Order: sequence, then structure tokens, then C-alpha cells
Amino acid sequence: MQWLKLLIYFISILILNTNAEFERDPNGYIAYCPCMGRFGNQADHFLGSLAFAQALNRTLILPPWVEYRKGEMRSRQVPFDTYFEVEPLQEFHRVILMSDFMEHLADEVWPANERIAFCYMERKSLQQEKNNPDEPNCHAKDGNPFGPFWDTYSIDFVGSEFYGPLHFDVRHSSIATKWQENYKADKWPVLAFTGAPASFPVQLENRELQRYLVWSPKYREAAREFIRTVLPRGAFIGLHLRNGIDWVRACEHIKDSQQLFASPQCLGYKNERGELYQELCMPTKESIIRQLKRTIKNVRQSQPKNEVKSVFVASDSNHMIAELTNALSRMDISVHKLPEDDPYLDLAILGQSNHFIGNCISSYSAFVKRERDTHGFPSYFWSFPKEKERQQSKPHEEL
Ligand code: GFB
Repeated sequence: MQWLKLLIYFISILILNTNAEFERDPNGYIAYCPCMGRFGNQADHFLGSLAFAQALNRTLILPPWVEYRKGEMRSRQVPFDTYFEVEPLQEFHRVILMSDFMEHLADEVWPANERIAFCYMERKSLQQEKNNPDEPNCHAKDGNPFGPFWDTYSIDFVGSEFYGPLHFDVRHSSIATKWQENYKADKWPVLAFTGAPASFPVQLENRELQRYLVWSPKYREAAREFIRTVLPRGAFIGLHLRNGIDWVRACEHIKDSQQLFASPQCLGYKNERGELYQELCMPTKESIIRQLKRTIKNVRQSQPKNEVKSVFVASDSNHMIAELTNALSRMDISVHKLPEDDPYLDLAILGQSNHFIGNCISSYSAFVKRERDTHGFPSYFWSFPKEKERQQSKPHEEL
């Protein structure tokens, strides 16, 4: 019987520990749907939401990443920790996986009949019959990815709360205090936003939070394995070529914009390093090859002991493998890409390259740039600075 007592003892310890791990935060929680854009946009929003949660002193519920697959009508929700570790985030602020929150705490903290959706102002439903002028609503689950996102955790809302004119700029105002005054944690245990409580692109001050986003062991290992087994020994340059049809269309907005998507990362948040121009968005094949060769030459001169042996290309569409291989053949440099499309593994490998050339306007490139900045790894952008300006400054470079 002794062994039975022991078994009961260990099981009760286990249960106690599990519950302790999921103790209720009396300061409340923040939940949101990463309902805008694909990974790069969601990552920008994530950093802002993390800063927002910290400023309000509420635990951030880590949402799954929202993905869109060709031919599928509904978004897929991929658990946050598939790609990134939870623990390093805890160093900055309290966070909990959405699945853990829903499984272990929601019944007590956020009962089904008290779930209110937060939006700035009324959001009209696409289904006219749902819009009642006497009862404005967030329609938080209307459309894709909104519905599938909350459905993943069987969340329905029983009401709407319009938080306007409050905003999310906790870095430049005392708005956090206003949120706390308006929404006390005992009455509003969970602020559940229809979209991220953050701006896009990520604010300058929140860029450094990237260092708490650490790749999961699976991706770290896969990146290391690819670099070790596929690339030749020696330094490699990572390239991001954003050139799919959606991008071609997006670049048409260049002519009537001051900034586009992630462009503040090279132009500066107040355009202090220049205005937008077409090649920044869509560099020509010739200029890509020219800039790559120039980068290789510069690395040869500045780091003769760590010669570039290969190039790794990530792209959403055209990797230019034949053109690049041809252009670099006399330099004995090989050109590589992943055998199968994997946006996350591409990112993880780009983050590890010795040098990186990305697209200044792409938030996907911006993710890589921020990660590399946290490690002090060098990054550059296609066609930046502007070719003319670069040539003008050339005599200085050579001095
Ligand atoms: O990440 P994202 O918001 O970056 O969206 P941008 C681009 C998506 O395209 C990525 C795929 O999430 C990937 O799924 N993609 C882009 C890639 N580059 C690569 C790559 O090198 N490798 C692989 N495997 N996949 C903008 C958005 O995208 O595009 C705007 O910010 C808008 O909201 C515009 O939609 C058209 O910032 O580049």
C-alpha cells in the first residue's frame, strides 16, 4: 500500500504545480486577433501589443499566428510557440499562451457570458441584416480571419465595447493610465481586441523588443542544419527578394506615398534619410546583381579571412537562382534556396547569415533586420541609399 500512497502524493504535487503555473493575474489580461496582414505585419503588431500590455500592466495572451494557405477559405491559426519560445518573453513582461489561458483560466477569469469584444468604434457587418442602428456592435467574428480566429478557442462575444478615443501610443503619452482608469481589472478582466492594440509599422521604440522573440528549438535547429549541411563552409550572404505579383501592385503606391509598410526602417520615421523611390520597392535584376557583387567585394576587402562562399536566397516568388549563379560563377560562390517553400525557415536562416540584403519596404525583411540588429549582425537594403547618391558619396568611401 505504501506505493499507492506515494503515487497519490506525487499526483497531488503534480496537480498543485500545474495549478500554480496558471495562477490568475489580478491585473487582468489583453487578448487580440492578429487580424491584419501576414507574418511581417503580425510581427510588427506583436511587438507593439507587448509594449501595450506592459504599459497597462496586464498579462498578454499570446495569440496564434494567423496563416493563409492557397485554396483555403478560412485562415489557419498556428500556436505562437510553434515558431517562438515563450520563456524569453517573460523576461520582459508576463505572457501566457492563448491555449493555456483558455484551458486553465478562462472559465474562472472570463466566463462565456462575460466576453466583450473591444473595438475603437462600431464595425459594420458585411451582412446588412446584422447591423442594428440601435445596437452598434464590433462584429468581432465577422469575416476571415476574424471568425476562424476566435472560433479556434470557441470564443463568442456577448457584447461590444467602443474604446475610442483611447489609443495605443503608450510610448508618447500617459494613455496607459487612462486605460487603467476606464477599464479596471476587476470589472474588465480581459480586454479582447478585434485587431492588435498596436500600430503598423512597429514604433521605433518597440523595435528593440525583438530580442525577446527567440526562435523555437525546431526552427533554430532546422536553420543550423541547413547552414551546416547544404551551404559550403565559409561566410554566406542572405538575400530577401520580394517580387511576387502582390508586391508589384503594392509598389505602385510608391508614387503617392511618403512611407510604405516598413520603409521607415531605412528612410527614418520622419523621412530624415530620404523620400520613397521605385527601386527601393522593386530593384531591377541588374541592380540586384551589381549590389550583390559590390557587397561581396567589400566583404573580401574588409574581412579577408572570412570569405563569402555562398549566397542564400529567400523569396516569395522569383529567387533568380539561374541569374545569380551565372553572375557569381567566376567568383566561386554558389547560390542556394530551400528545397520547399517555408517562410519561417527562410527567416530563421536569413537571421543567421553573415551579411543580409533585404527589401526596405517589406515588413518580412524588417523582421530579419530587427533580429540581426539585436545580435549586431550587418544588414543592408536593396537600392539604398539611392544609386545616384551612393555614387556621389563614393569618393568619400574610398578615402
Ligand atoms: O510578411 P508580410 O506581411 O511582408 O507578407 P511584406 C508577405 C508574405 O509573403 C510573408 C511571403 O508573410 C510570406 O508568407 N513571403 C515574403 C515569403 N517573402 C518571402 C520569402 O522570402 N520567403 C517565403 N517563403 N515567403 C506586404 C504586407 O508584405 O505585402 C502588406 O506588409 C501587403 O500588408 C503587401 O499585403 C502586398 O511587408 O513584405
